[in-house]
Amino acid sequence: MKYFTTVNDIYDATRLVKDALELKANPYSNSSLGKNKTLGLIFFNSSLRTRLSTQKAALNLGMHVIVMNIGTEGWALEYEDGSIMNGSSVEHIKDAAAVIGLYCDIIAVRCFPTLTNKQEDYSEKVLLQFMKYSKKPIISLESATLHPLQSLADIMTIEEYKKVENPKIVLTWAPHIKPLPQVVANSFSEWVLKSNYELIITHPKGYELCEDYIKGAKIEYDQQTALANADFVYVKNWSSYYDYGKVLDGNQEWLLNNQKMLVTNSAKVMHCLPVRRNLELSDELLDGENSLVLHQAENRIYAAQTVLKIMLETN
Ligand code: SN0
Repeated sequence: MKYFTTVNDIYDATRLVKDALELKANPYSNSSLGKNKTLGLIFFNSSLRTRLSTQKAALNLGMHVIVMNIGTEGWALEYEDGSIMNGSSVEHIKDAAAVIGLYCDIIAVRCFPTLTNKQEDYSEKVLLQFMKYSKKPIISLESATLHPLQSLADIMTIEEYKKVENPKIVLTWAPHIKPLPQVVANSFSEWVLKSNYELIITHPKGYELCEDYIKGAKIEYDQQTALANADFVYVKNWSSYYDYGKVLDGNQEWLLNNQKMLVTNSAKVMHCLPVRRNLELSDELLDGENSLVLHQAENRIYAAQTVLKIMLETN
């Protein structure tokens, strides 16, 4: 496997989740696989879980890790081919990615969307150029459209906590004060559907997601109807896709709390974190016994470790 940027980069989602859970049970079984190999973590945006869990995953495999917050510490990059660089950008991605490729055996990149230019964001301009010019295996640490390591950890968590073979999984939109990417919602949908689970997505009108990622999901605009008999409720804010990057007025009542959960099947509550407490999700739910958020965060280590292991074995 040379690239891990979407569920479509892997042979079998169910198999990968199984492998990840096996690795979790025995995390030091491959502790010299990564000897003398270097993982480069390149961040255009902030991170807590992604950075630390991926670093920990690499250490469990005996790899070296180098990290750069390129968004704040690097030269301003140019992305247009053939441009005359007489403006503010200092270095072309062609050169920067090629150099990083010389220093690293595997490169992992975080590059959020701008949320101002839909076409550019959804073309994955930054990630694709890393793939093209670094010539090295690339892992997405959340790109402009998808967050596959988060979703792999999420499906692992569902497998661990499901009580029935085919649980009812609901993805619910939550309020926020600023425009956030559609990424986590796109990615969770893509992985749930690829894992052959049914998915119900609920959100206010105007927050419809890009159809490419949600084919097969049911859309229900009434949150309480969607939540009825749910086994898992995944909570996430995203900005509008069609009115691109906009936060639409109102909808504060979409905050998820214990009262709304009464119609569920004592559902487990999921969120990728960071979470705005009492805006997206109530304290009582986050701190309650049905919250899986810390389990999801823990599984990020083994999601990353499984992907790194496969890359080390196949490149
Ligand atoms: C990111 C997102 O894609 O929604 C990363 C999630 C893993 N979240 C944020 O940027 C949250 C920022 C905030 O101000 O709450």
